[in-house]
Amino acid sequence: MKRLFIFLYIMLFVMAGCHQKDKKADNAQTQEQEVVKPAFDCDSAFAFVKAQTDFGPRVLGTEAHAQCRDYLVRQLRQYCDTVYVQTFTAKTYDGKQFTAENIIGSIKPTAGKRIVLASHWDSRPFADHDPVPMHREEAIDGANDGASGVGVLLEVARQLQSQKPEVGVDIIFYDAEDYGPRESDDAPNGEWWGLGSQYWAKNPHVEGYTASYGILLDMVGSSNPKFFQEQFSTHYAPAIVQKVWGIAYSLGYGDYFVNQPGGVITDDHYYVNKFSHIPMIDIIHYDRVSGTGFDPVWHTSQDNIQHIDKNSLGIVGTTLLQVIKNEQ
Ligand code: AHN
Ligand code: ZN
Repeated sequence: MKRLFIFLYIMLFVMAGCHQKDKKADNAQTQEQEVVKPAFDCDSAFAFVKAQTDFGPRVLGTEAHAQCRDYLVRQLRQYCDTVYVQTFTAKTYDGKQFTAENIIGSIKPTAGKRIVLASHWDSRPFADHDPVPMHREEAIDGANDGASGVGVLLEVARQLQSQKPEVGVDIIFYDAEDYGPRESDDAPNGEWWGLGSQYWAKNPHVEGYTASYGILLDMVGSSNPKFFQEQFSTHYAPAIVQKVWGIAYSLGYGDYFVNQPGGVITDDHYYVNKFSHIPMIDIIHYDRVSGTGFDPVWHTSQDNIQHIDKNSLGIVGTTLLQVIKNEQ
């Protein structure tokens, strides 16, 4: 009996942690009991985000970047069957060259049917949208822009050890996504964003690799997120958008996965769709009033761990686990 109380107390604590900002938690409780959600620990996901930002900005060519790469490889080795590190040269718009690494963790590597889950792990070398001019040359923590998606995917990988998928799952952390030119830069013509996804789409980690579809996460850690349906996603992979938004709705996340078109965003999924022909969607917070289309802290020095809401990580991670569970 005493044990039962301790268990209930712990459960209450865990649930309070994950739903602290869920306005509907009280009146939706009876409804929620009918929907059995897959286990996703948003405190663990948050810790994975913080571990990345604790290294400092993961900018190409820096020590923090190298340390974070080793950390991500270590984590994936714990949770996945096979880990690949794909090294390439990133040629940036400013004429520089960096060694960059895509990091790939495969679960059930021999399964025929496969799903890709992806995010970028590098962070932007400058806070060019910072309201304070002094900060604009500083590199960003990229807690939301980069680390949030990686944190969710590490927790998904950790959970899949006990929630064994029927299908193969490949978790990909793309490097060199966010070294695109500033508006003030006079950049030569070219595709300067998503250098890691461009490389991977043209040079998959396994020869002849393909997957049924992919899901990219980018900026999934804002409070009260709004995941509108990004328009390259609906163009290239309409059925996947319908599937994922439908599952999110059935889990009670309809307020966050909004059934309306969002922006047109040149993110990693664009290059995967274009160069690999694997249909990939982007789950990305879209802000209709911020002016940039993104979170107000986007590409500013304020994109730090203090602006990460673990409840949002939970919404996205729980949805992904349910998407995987539904696949045969
Ligand atoms: C722009 O549309 C400029 N960037 C989208 C890709 C991106 C940058 N995602 C995160 N940072
Ligand atoms: Zn960015």
